[in-house]
Amino acid sequence: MGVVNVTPDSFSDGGRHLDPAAALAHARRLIAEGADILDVGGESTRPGAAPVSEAEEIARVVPLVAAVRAESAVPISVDTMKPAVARAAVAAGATMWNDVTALRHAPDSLATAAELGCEVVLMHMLGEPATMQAEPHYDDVVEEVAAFLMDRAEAALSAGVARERVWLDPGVGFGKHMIAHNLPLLAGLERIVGLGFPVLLGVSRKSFIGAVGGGGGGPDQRLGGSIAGAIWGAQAGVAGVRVHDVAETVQALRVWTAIAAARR
Ligand code: HH2
Repeated sequence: MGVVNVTPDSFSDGGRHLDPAAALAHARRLIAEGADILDVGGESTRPGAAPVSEAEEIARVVPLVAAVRAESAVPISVDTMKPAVARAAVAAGATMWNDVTALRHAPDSLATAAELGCEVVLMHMLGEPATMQAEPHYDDVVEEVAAFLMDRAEAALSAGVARERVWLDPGVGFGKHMIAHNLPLLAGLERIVGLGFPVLLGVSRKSFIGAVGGGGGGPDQRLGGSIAGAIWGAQAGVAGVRVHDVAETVQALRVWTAIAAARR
């Protein structure tokens, strides 16, 4: 899954693709590089990001979804917590709703997901984006994330979302201490995969990579660590990885897949 953030302030690529032509060029590039899904987002989830109105988010996301759909059959996901944005994106051709709040943000999120009939990504986050990194606490991060995700999957199914349309995501970096929570959560990824739903993993360019891997630079200096995270996810059995650097990740996953296939 290749990320296209149509935002001025995303942590890794904010402002680069806010212009519609730049966003479309970036989407084309990710498709050419081998993305199986595009994830289009119009609101940053980083701590302290400015909230975006529904109308503004729709104005950022929908023209890009429509433009990509007009020229490509690539599945398009919309990264939003707002039902109205998901609805508008699906009307423009998106087939997946990626919600970092796991359909908890609005009272009608669950019913809207069921009505739209799209795939849904239910992600774990402790708290709200604005405050999630203030002293997050877990007794057992893997078990607590697993329990939350099962609970949200059951809520989605009860609301009428079809079982085969549900994806889960452990939400690396969302209400998790950089080292004390993200690393054990990744180490326990097979437990999340064992819940029986396809798992999406987003590790790309996140700050724990800088903390663990060094390098000193900003988010775009974290390619090596991002690829390590993608390979770790593949080894644990995730169904998808959400990444900014599609060409490099596709190459790494192809090599990993070929080696793994030769072993069996
Ligand atoms: N991470 C980000 C945003 N959306 N969705 C899922 N399902 N999983 C993730 O790990 C995830 C996500 C954060 O990355 P990015 O989109 O680059 O930044 P921002 O939220 O600042 O736009």
